Amino acid sequence: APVSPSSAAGAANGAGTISQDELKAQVGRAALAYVAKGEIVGVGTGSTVNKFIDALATIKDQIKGAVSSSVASTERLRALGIPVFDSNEVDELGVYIDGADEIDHHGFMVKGGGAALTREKIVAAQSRRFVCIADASKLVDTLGAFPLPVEVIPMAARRVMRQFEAMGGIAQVREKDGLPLVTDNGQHIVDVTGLRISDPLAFESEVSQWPGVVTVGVFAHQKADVCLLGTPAGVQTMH
Ligand code: ABF
Repeated sequence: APVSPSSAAGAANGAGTISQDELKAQVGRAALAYVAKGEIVGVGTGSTVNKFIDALATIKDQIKGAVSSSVASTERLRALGIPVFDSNEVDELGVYIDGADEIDHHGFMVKGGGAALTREKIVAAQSRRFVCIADASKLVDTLGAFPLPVEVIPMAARRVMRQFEAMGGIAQVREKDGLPLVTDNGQHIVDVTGLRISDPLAFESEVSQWPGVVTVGVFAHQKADVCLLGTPAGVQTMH
């Protein structure tokens, strides 16, 4: 039988289409091109980043190690023999590789579906270049269809939720096993639907200074410089 393009990519799932998992693996591997030899790499969080971590392990003898954005990524890195440094041990990183829940054509993102948005924004801020890796389903024209994650100090949650409701949003505290999810930083997360974020820079600046907000999951001031998008036709690079 003729080899179809997707099976040539080794990803055929019988229907001749490429799986989302394989799209993530493709961009995870493609991100290796942005890792310079001997450096400490900034590493994000999520299932796409997990594919990058697995690919990074294949060249671990060529890098010094990683700065991680979550306990989950730290555990995966260490399990694969990649040294993990504290962010305070490193002045500046050459590159930060991370996923996104949404990304627009400017490289502005909604992140935090993996509850790691605070440390992700910290490591992104200490990196010279942010390379986003995502399957093409994450590319949107306008941010806001994905429930916007906002990390909050628990005592401020209700007031922050009322402020989002005043702008037309619908806010709820993210739960895990029937209780509020507690982040790596010991805080809670509010997810907000019904927003249309037409000016991500202004929105991020405004919400970030609300009392009790730790991090808003809009990454506009820390936008992606490069985005590797996994598509059935291969990896597309968006600058
Ligand atoms: C993390 O990865 C989060 O900021 C973002 O929400 C998530 C995307 O996860 P996945 O790659 O699993 O879709 O960086």
